[in-house]
Formats: sequence, C-alpha cells, structure tokens
Amino acid sequence: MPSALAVASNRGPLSFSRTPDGDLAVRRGAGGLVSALGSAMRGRDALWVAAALSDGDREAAYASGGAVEREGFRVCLLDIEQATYDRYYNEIANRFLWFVCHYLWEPSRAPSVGPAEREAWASYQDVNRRFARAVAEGTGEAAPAMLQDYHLALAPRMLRESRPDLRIALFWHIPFPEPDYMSLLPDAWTHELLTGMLGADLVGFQTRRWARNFVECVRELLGAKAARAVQHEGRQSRIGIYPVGVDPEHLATSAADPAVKKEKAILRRWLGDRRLVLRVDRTELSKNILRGFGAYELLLERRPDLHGKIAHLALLTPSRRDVPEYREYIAECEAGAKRINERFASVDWEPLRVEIEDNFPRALAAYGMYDVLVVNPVFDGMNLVAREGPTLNRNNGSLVLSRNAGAWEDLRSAALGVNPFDVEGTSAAIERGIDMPAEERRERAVRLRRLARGKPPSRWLERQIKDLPPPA
Ligand code: GDG
Repeated sequence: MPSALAVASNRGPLSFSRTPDGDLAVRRGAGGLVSALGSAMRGRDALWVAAALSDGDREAAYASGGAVEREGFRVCLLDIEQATYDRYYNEIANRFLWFVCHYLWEPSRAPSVGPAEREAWASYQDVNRRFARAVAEGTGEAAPAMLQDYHLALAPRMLRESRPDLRIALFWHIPFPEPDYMSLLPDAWTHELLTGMLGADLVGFQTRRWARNFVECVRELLGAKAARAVQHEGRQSRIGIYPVGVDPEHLATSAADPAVKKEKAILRRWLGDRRLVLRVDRTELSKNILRGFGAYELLLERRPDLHGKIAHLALLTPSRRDVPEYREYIAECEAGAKRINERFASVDWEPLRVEIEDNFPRALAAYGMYDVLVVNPVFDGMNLVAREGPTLNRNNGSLVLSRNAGAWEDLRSAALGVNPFDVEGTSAAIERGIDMPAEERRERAVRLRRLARGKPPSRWLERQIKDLPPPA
C-alpha cells in the first residue's frame, strides 16, 4: 500500500547480518543521521527507502519480498550494483560532496576532476534516480517525501518530474560551504546540484550559517533570486532552519540497558579514580581527531602534575574505510596516540586509549562518566555527541566545543568554545575543564543539560512537514 509519509536516506535505520547459526541479526545503523531520523521515525506509519549496504541487508530485502518490517520501521532496501554504489558513495558523495561541504581540500592539490570522476558522477546521477523512483513508487498521493542529505542532492528534482503531486523536502545534515569554496567543483556539477536541491519545496539546514551559505551559492552561482525562499525557473523553494537534537527519553532507556552497565564496569576498572577526557566520533577527517590528540599532548607536556591523574579515551566508530584519505588519516591518528603513550605512559598509567569499534553501549557508558568531553570538529552540521554527552553525563562534566559545529549555536553559553584549528587554544580549554571549580562545573553542567535536551527529533520532523506547502 502506498505510504502516507516517505523518507529516503543512503543509510537505513537497521543493518542486517547473518549469524553463525543462520539467523538474520539486526543492529542499529551507524552515524548521526540514523540517530536523529531513527528517533523521529520509530513507530510511524511511514516508508523508509535506503541502500542495502551489506549481504545481510540484501538477504533481508529478498527475504521480505519488498519492505522489511522490524523494530518499528518499514524499510525498502535498494540493491545497487557494487561498482555503481562505490562510485556514487565513495567517490562522489564522500570524496567530493563531503569534502566540499566541510572545507577538507587543500586547493593546491585537490580536487582534480578527470574522466574517472566524470564517470563516477554518472553513477551519482544513476543512484539518485533509483532513490527517486523507489520513493515515487511507494508514496501516496500528495504525501510528504522527506529526502535526506548530500547523497541525494539530485533526487528532489528527479522526483518532482515523475511525481509533481508530492510535497518534497530535502534536509541537509551537514554544513553548506560559501560560494568560492563551492566553486571548487566543476561548474556543471554545481549547477546540477543546486538545481537538483531546488526541486524540493523545502530545503532545510541545521543552522542559519549553513542556510545563509546556500542562499549565497544559489544567488551567485545560479543567478537565482533568494531571501527566505529561492525563486528559480518559475518555481519557489522555501529555506528553513531545523536544528536536530536528541531524544532524552530514548537515550535514557538505552543507557539503562545491562550492556551499558557492563561497559561502565570495564571502563571504571581501566580509569580507576582518574579524571576522564573523552571523545566519541566516527573515524572521520572532519571530526579533527588528530588536532584533539595534539591538544591533549600539549596539556601533558605543560602539566606534569596531571600525569597519572587524568586519562583520555577516544571511542571511534569505523567509517569510510574504502576511502584512501580516511585510511591514511586513521593511521596518523593511531601513530599520534602511540607517540603520546610512548612519551608519557608509566607502568600503571595509560594516558590515551583509542578504541576503533562499533560499540554504542560503551559510548553511552562513557557519556555518563566523563569530566571533559572534547568535540572539536573542523566543521560539523550539528554534532549529536555534543548533545548526547551532556544529556547523559552524571559527573558535571565540561564540554569543549568547536565554534564550527552547528551545536555551538545552541550550547555556546554553557560550553567552552574553541577555534578547532588552534591546538594550543583547544589544549587550554581542556585544561580549563579539568581545573574548573566544582561550583562553576555544576552550574554549567545544569545549563548544558537543559540546552542539550531541547529540540527532540520528532519535533524536528514535524516542523518540516508543517512547513511544506498544503496538498494542492
Ligand atoms: C551527521 C552530521 C549531524 C557513537 N558511537 C557509536 C555510535 N555513535 C553515535 C553517536 C551519535 C552518532 O553516532 C554520531 O553523530 P554526529 O552528529 O556526532 O555525527 P555524524 O555521524 O557526522 O552525523 C552531523 C548528524 O548527521 C545528524 O543530523 O549532527 O553534523 O555530520 O548519535 O551516539 N553509533 C553506533 N555505534 C557506535 O559505536 N551505531
């Protein structure tokens, strides 16, 4: 039956794998988009279109003969040929669009576009078409179709061409760059991306800053008329700001799971009575892990009195290991961590522990315990870790927060702000978090918790649906 609400995102809310005894095991999909949208969608009568990312996903899709219904979700998994998927996902989405939106290139060397990249662009178009088709086929008359993120920038326009009755929204979870940086992409791609996005009735961003950059891009690079809405080629797209937050009740329930208790005990044994400096990230260039380690190293250099009294835990979920830049970056992070431990460790003290694994219960356990949480991304659309940590922390912990994270807009009055490129400044902020008098810690933590809990994802989705034009 056609659905009264559809969402589409590259990654779905569930990931399937075959267990040794032949069952299909299901676990939560990784990353911030799934955290946010999963909370907003659970239990709704809606269709979620996503790509099948593993053999387990493909098996689940075939076994169900259409949409898989599990854990309160109805998911249609698209089986995309591996080489096409690689070019769409690893080449274009993750090496071009993610990089341009997070300012990750050094323009003296990258990007460089030749025939292989143009072929990859054709795959990006192709997969966007597949998503648009699946949404068109599964969605009821005049229903809201909520497309997600930079993987699907072309899909709004494609979907509008086949289903003009649908009310289409595109939400951009990540930053949007200024026009000069956007112009590092080939002109034809930029044009197609911007006009593709403008196929939506509503284009949503996390913060005013990213929305402003988009508006400047469409003005300068498309010559469109734009203010709070964009007029282009006889159509209008509304621009909206919808900061995404966390679901405190769901987080609290997840944190009460016995698996989290077990992880807490393991961490406590490792930490002893030391103060905990924590980071929780995907293994991701934009999260600025290396400069974060550098800042901690400077702190240990400056403050021998803290040796043996603090420890830094980096919980990193594996991400994008098929992209060479990521493999190199993670190797550098591991080498940096090794160097710090070689410089400072003693028989009974491990100054920095890096764990690269998908272990959400451990992250939830560590959130409860930290003294200082370091969130220092180069640029970040929102950053949910900056909200989850203060929501679950029981220790009046401080938050060191990049001023280039979308979360900064909401949390600035209670967090310790840093310029993410300034390693010394980041180090000083961690130190301030460690040294902060108990009363100030408590006062800031109370405020942080209140600010971090605002904006639950269900409201985030509702506001966008409400801002779509009414059915014609
Ligand atoms: C994108 C944008 C925006 C942590 N450990 C594990 C695990 N996590 C969860 C965290 C958190 C999520 O992953 C990471 O979310 P972020 O928001 O910090 O970052 P991105 O993945 O880059 O998310 C971001 C977001 O979309 C939502 O719009 O905020 O700016 O870049 O929820 O708790 N998840 C799993 N295993 C772990 O070990 N599965």
